[in-house]
Amino acid sequence: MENKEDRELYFYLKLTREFEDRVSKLHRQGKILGGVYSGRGQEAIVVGVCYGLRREDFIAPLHRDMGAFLVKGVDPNRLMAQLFGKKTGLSKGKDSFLHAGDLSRGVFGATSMLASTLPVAAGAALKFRMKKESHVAVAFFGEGASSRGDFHEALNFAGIHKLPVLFVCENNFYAYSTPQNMQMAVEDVAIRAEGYGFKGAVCSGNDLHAVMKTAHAAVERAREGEGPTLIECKTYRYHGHSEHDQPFYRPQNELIEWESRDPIQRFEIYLEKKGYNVDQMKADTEREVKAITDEAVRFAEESPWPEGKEAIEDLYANPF
Ligand SMILES: Cc1ncc(C[n+]2csc(CCOP(=O)(O)OP(=O)(O)O)c2C)c(N)n1
Repeated sequence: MENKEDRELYFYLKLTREFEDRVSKLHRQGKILGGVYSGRGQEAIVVGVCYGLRREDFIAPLHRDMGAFLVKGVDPNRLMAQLFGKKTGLSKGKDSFLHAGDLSRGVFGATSMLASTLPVAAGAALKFRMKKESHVAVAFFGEGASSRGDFHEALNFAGIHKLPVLFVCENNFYAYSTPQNMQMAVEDVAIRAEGYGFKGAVCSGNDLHAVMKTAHAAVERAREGEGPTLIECKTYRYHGHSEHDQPFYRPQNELIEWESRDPIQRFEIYLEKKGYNVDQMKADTEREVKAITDEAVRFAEESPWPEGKEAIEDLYANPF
């Protein structure tokens, strides 16, 4: 009999990949509003960090973190409708995936400005501290975003006040076409934490258990009042920066090497070693995640477009 956690983790890894792959296909069919930033290859990070978080814990996902929404319990139908720009989407048809959040599930929207959500996450952590709530805030970002001022300001503030916040860097070595060594003179983003008075940790972002171990220890420390952690997960995106980007700037061999360390296949090896019937598990899970994704696409396709006047709804706390 499979243990519940193993089954759920596998389900979320597979759901994230199925959902994102479908979105990439729908993008090619011209059905998705705006850009699509696939996180294919990076699934273990969002699943590993978000699995086990409470509903009240806040997360600020990155533009390629659809899986974070799904693990945090956001309705896949509303998420897909968001990508279609439909009225039933999270922002009621005002935008695509970027800038969408779901506060009822503790999900801040991403923004187009890289690293701008890090001070916001630190702010949420400050609120938790002031209200004596034992929740944590998590901000995801790329190594490219760590070269921006917002990153440093957020870490500095969080370090001074020992805030319950996790800064999770998904280091996929390229910020669009810029390789890491062209934008920073250090190998590990994680060492930057030391300058702000707290710990950094590096782990393999393709190893779900390594991510979980590192993230869960940091969450525990944050809940105990021991302050922030900067976690760097080394990984690789299989697709270009976005679906309209052909990544000619990176060596083909590099991609092949990373694909051979695929996070889902790696987890399947773990399941096999535990003695599960992986073929059966794979078939059942694939059927399940396909059904959820099919239903989300049907819901999005059949949902209405917003009316023009709805564009200014929910924009102001006190509508004029
Ligand atoms: C402040 C800012 N500068 C530039 C951009 C344009 N831009 C969008 S994504 C991106 C690359 C981001 O790289 P990284 O932070 O490493 O995340 P990744 O996309 O690799 O996951 C750039 C340069 C932006 N959105 N915001």
